[in-house]
Amino acid sequence: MSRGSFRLIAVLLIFGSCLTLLDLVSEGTSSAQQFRQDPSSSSREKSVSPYPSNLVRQGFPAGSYDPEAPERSDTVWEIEWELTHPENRTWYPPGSVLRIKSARFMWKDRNGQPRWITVARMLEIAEIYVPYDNGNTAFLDIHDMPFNMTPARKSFLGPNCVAPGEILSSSNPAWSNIVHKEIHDDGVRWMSAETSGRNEIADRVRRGEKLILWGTYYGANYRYMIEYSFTDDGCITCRIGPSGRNIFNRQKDLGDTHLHIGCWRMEMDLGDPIANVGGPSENDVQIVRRFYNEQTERFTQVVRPFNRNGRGEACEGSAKWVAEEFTTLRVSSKVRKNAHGYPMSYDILSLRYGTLGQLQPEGGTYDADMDFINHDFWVTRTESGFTDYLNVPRYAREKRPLTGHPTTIWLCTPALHVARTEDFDQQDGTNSYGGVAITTWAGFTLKPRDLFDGTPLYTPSPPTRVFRD
Ligand SMILES: [Cu+2]
Repeated sequence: MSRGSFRLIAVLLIFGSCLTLLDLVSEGTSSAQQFRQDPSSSSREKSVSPYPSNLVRQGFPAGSYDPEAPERSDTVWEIEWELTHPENRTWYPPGSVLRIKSARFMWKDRNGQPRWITVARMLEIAEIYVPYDNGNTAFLDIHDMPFNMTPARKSFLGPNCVAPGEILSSSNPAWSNIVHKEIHDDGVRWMSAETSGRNEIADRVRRGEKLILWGTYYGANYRYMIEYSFTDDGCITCRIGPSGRNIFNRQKDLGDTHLHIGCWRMEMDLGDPIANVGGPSENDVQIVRRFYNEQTERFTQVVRPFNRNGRGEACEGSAKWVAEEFTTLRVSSKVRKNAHGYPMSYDILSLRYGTLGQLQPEGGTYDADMDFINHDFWVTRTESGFTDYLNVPRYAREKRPLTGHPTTIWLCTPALHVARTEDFDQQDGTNSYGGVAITTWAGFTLKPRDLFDGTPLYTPSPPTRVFRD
């Protein structure tokens, strides 16, 4: 955000209220606020979007994927995406962002039979909070801004890798040409650590692959890449990537140091969409901690109901990420198990450089309860209207038990940006409009646990190979 864009927004806000009323009268469309308060979330059957679905289906390996027979692939992702504003044209806040409306994954069980799981019913970048160290500048770049997703461009696509990239069209014209789809190699997925009978290294490797859906959120002087990646082994990684021009020229007192905090909202499902078993009301939400047990003098990992009450139930509330404890949130199906009797689960893993805890109200945060951002994880029941990340402490206030209810998980992922010469112009090294800030990424991964019956995408070595140490 820049001062100039503030004026622009003020004008848009005044204009916007008139135009939106006209819109409503002439077209009878629902407002962005109504749209957002009626999340895709509340029922699996009912689609609230006035537009048909926007599906991307991709099997792996991508090179041999046959769209006519997706279940012949080793694994498949079926993703439905949407924008949070029906027109992607906001005249007043909140901004319109790219989110995942549902993410379904297919894998093969140990008998080679396809199994399906709806991993999440909703994954959304719910807020991008940007506080500056000067103590008076802070922006809620989604809640407070009428920003939109910018047009996609072919020149923004990465190289044709395991499959060519493309720009997605939508049955809703306002959502066409916004989302980039890329399919890329994802490095070595596994290396088999094999040695022959003559002690020769005989490793095999499988290269990983991933599907990426991404678009760009306008942020005045900044741009935010919003990126959702789906890997061939069932992981989802959600990231924001801020880039663009710093709002301030380089400051000697470091008051221009700031955070770009991605604040995410997600609704896990874990149901079987084919057999209709399990689902959002049939999961446990747990917190996983690793610590040194002084009594046994050993490390222990404990898995407990999230914010549990006296009756041992998981409840609404918050948790901090503790570096030494490798804090992880886990969502486990109460009813779906793999072949070995383990509950099918997904772990929520932060990819972080640091954690927050001492942010003070400033500028655009008004009188917010700063716990919203100073606590890393929040869990609430899924409720219509619970959409503003800023208000999550209020949503969680009653600490209601979660058992038997669909839940929403809230998680913040901060990136710290300390201005450096690389952000500025070549001449005097301080002019922000003479340079650009290189992209910094911040996000988290959803990782399967006990979903597969064994190592995904791996066939054991032929019996002639002898394993030697
Ligand atoms: Cu920055």
